[in-house]
Amino acid sequence: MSQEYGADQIQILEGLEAVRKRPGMYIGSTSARGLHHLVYEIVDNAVDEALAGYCTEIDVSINPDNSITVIDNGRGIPVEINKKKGISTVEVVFTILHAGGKFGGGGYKVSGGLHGVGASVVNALSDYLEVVVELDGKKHFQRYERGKVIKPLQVIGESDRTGTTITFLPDKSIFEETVFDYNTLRQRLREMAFLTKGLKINLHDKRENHIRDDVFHYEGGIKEYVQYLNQSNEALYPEVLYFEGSVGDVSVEVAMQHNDGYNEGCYSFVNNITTPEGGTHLVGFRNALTKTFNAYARKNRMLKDNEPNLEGEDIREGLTAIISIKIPEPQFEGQTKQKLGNSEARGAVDSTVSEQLTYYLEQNPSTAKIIIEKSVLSQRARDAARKARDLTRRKSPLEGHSLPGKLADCSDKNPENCEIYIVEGDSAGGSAKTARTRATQAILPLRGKILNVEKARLDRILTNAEIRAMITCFGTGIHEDFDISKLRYHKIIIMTDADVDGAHISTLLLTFFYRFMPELIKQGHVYLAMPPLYKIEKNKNVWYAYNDDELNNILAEVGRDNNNKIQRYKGLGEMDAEQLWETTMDPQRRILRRVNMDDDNASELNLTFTTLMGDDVEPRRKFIEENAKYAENIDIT
Ligand code: TSJ
Repeated sequence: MSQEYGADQIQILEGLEAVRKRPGMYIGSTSARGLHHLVYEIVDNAVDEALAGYCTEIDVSINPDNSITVIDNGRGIPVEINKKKGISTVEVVFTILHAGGKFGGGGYKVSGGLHGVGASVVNALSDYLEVVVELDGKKHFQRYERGKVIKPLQVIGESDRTGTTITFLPDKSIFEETVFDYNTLRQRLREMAFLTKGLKINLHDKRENHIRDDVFHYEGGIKEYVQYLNQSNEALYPEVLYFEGSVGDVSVEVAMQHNDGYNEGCYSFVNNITTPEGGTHLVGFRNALTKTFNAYARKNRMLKDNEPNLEGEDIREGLTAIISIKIPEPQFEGQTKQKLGNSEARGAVDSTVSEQLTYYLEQNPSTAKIIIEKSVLSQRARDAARKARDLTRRKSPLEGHSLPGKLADCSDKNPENCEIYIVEGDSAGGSAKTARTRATQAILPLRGKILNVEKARLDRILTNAEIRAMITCFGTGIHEDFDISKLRYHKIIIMTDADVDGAHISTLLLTFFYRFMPELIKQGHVYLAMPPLYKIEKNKNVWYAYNDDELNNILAEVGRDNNNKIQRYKGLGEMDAEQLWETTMDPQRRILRRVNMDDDNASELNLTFTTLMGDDVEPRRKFIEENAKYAENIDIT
């Protein structure tokens, strides 16, 4: 190539080389998460064009070679030469590193009017990246390889539309995971569509044997998002409340509706990015809600003078809400930089919601009454729960023997060495007690089906014997009392039969952990034991198969003849202690699946549990059909 490098170009190359050297600083990680992040970086730019009012449709494809193509129908990235830099604006977007990586200190740049952010990072981390810009009747093209320009931007034809098309192939030498997961992209793109009302986002999987399409297009925006999240519960009233306004530079959108469940599902976003740790915008929302409902209840004599105020959590019981704000310079705080810090956001959300909710309640007294009555019931249950909860608070070690009688505890006192098996049924519990290594393995047998925590209020949950037993055994406490440093076993292993009932019990237990001690799952302490499905015996040799494929492999090896005996295990109870040890409990031989979750998809995960555990059969059937295996969000590895 005859092109000479000036000082500017050298700076550019150094910038992109820095990205390739430390990709984690720019995209968080080089795992599956970082890989998918590349797509969001590109799509964010097209969403900005939609927010600016020039783009109505975005098309995202996973191509047969696992590259990604993103197409929008916006104005097209400007092609003229940037006077200061001497290169086209397109090239500026793809080769100049924009100040402060998202994940490495410096300013935190976000979607919402800042075009080109992140595109150069994606370029640097791609094997190749091609851009097509259509504007002014012409089609412009440029190709990059590992961030480097191959040729200047050139006209390759005519066009009667406008828009930008990007195709990129992530660099396999950088990413540990290079295969895109359709469901991961689907969830994030659906969320983007909900957050940007009217914008149509199409998703295509064009890989062999994966062919799939989805269209996300919501004229109602976050109002439809709330309906979507409430689909597995009964709504308490038909309409979704919606408030919108702007105060100074902050624009605010809130949608909310109560359902007949007991969980709070409030999700907040800043410039279309989820803020799992909340921040000032969420505080503003909660303040407004508590203040406005109490004021209304007092004024209308639904709370008497001698009665205490409703607490925020009473009003939020069963509430599904989306709080979405747009702010020009968001400041993020906290360890993971996910908590909004701007104080003006609190006031903006508080005043918007207070004013419009006050008006709404006055206009809709029957809805107001439904919400306040539900809150009062919650308040009473909370008092009862407080009493029940005191019973579950673990006594100090000196007070000793508060552990449940049916627990066979281990003798080692270092939690890092210890594991607890939660076992379905007394008989399997008995075998497990015989089989275990007493020093490090504790056994807690549970009787029958455990309580579905999605369907009960806190007071009932906390008086349930099986649940109480688990809470005391773990030692951590629950909810705001939760303290991971008190965890008594670093592995919590769910061991159930490998059948439908066993899967149901596992799901009930996971739901309980998710609602009451999510950190246990987030920090990787929860596992599923995998008992074998088959035992194969031939000439006094024994093999175990954990799935049908393994069975066939074993049979292929030992030969399919009359000398081999195949036993299909229907439950843990069919194994004696020795077999249980060999196949499922011996740390050297067993298979454990660790249960994972992260904050990226909190609202979807919530929906997974409400759908799986809810009363309505139809949404559950549909959900399972769509997701094939329920573990999509739980991501069992
Ligand atoms: F940045 C990028 F390459 F990642 C990217 C940008 C990727 C995709 C899929 C789309 C886009 C993009 C950028 N779509 N539309 C735009 N628009 C502009 O860059 C643009 C066009 C015109 C004007 C103007 O002021 O006339 C301003 C901007 C920011």
